[in-house]
Amino acid sequence: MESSFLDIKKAVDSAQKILLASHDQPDGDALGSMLALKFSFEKLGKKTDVYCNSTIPENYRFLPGIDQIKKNIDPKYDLLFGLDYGDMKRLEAEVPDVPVITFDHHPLINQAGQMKVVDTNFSSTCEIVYQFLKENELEIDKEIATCLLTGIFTDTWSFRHPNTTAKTLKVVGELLLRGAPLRKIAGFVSQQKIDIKSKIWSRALANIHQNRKFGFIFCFISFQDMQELEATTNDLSGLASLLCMAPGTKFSLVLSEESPGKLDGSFRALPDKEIDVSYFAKALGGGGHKLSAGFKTEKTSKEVIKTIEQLIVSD
Ligand SMILES: [Mn+2]
Repeated sequence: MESSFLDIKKAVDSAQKILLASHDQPDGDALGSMLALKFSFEKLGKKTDVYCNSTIPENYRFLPGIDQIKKNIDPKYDLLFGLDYGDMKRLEAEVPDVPVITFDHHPLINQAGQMKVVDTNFSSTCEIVYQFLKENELEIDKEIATCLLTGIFTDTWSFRHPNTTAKTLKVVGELLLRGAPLRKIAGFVSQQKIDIKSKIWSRALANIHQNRKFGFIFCFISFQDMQELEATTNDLSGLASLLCMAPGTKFSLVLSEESPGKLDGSFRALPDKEIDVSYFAKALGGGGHKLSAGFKTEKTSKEVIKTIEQLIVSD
């Protein structure tokens, strides 16, 4: 059931203690939407905790409130907000026996919630949060605006992704007027751990496979390589987008072995090539968007590639 922002605000009003959670390996949109709501609910006098069990990437450490994110939370809350997680499998918090509200711009799959706004017409979950605050006439101060702009900036790939609508840019304008520092955000989120990253990328790039017939390019990074260079899947972010730039490519896949036998896959597709990579990701037990999707699997890299090729042939 789609719920109105006004009804959701009533649920917030009647709660005293609120928990905010999102997906593992959080990105700018997950962190930005959780922190923006935390600031907003605290202004309403609610005790609000943000839960995140994953390591927070260094380049989001500039976000206001980031040090208040918790790994240990209380046993009980009155209300849970699940944000930007796409699929119940990815929601970090266990769903307690209390009302749940979901804000998400991923396709509707199995997101929890007596009340939810799950709408792919929004660029990001941060844009949904903005709309929620706006319709309820809740204050958007500089801190909140900074969190929201970070999520919009990263989820629109710096306003280059086709999800960047005129409405999105209007919201961006509003957030700038409220003091969100766009240049600072752009600077921080594009910072990379160059040393580790350049080594793991060069190893990945030396091991590229291209299927010209299908316009498909992929690389596999073994656990041994990851371990030797002390790299994590975070160090590989951006690589799948780079692979897409190879001539003749429609979509790319970066497969990394996070732990022995356990693969993490990250797909990217080019907007104008009519490929929906969430279709492949779903078949492999994951999910995501048309141009950006991911999965985790215990299949081998050969089996993964075979699955994708079979899906293309049978389509
Ligand atoms: Mn998002």
